[in-house]
Amino acid sequence: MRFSELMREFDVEEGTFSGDDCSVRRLSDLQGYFADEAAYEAALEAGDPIVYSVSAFTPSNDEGALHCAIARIEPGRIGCEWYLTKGHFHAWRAAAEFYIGLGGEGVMVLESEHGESQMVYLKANSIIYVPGYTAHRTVNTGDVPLVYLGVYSAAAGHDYGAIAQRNFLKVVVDFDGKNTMIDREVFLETLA
Ligand code: S6P
Ligand code: ZN
Repeated sequence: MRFSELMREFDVEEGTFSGDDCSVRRLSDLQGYFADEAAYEAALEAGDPIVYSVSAFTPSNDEGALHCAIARIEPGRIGCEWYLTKGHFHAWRAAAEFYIGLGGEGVMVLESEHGESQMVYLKANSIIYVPGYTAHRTVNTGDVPLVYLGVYSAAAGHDYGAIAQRNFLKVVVDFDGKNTMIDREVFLETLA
């Protein structure tokens, strides 16, 4: 590979790789992902802000290759629930991933195919190992952008279908200034 293909600079503030058009996810792209539907509709009435953006460095798709993404989640909430990514399983279920925190603070929600959930803290100078067979979502629980890198197999692929259908079983919400991961069903009861 040529030198120019081996190296990329990234901007920690912007959360982008140089020379890459990032993919932007606006609030309107996240229909059905937030638990509080009334709060979601009200927020959408007021505007359609960027919730997060992702920029990728994909130097090769050869066997054994790696890809890297840099993502930036804006600070914000829909009701009590913090701004979040859609979340996905890898299409190649066994593919693991490293997440490396660069700025801001947040959490990852990790959920196995059997519905076991964990909340893991993600902040600058921390690294999280996302095992294979694990759906992963990132949540910005701070008041500045959460920026991180994800490093994964080029063969991993993204399967958004399962999450789009049933969503994560847990939500991360701000209850009286405290970040809590609770059952989606329990949270929905508090809204009823
Ligand atoms: C890719 C990796 C991340 C996400 C990013 C956005 O495998 O996990 O780069 O793409 O966090 O999340 P999502 O769920 O919209 O792809
Ligand atoms: Zn992933």
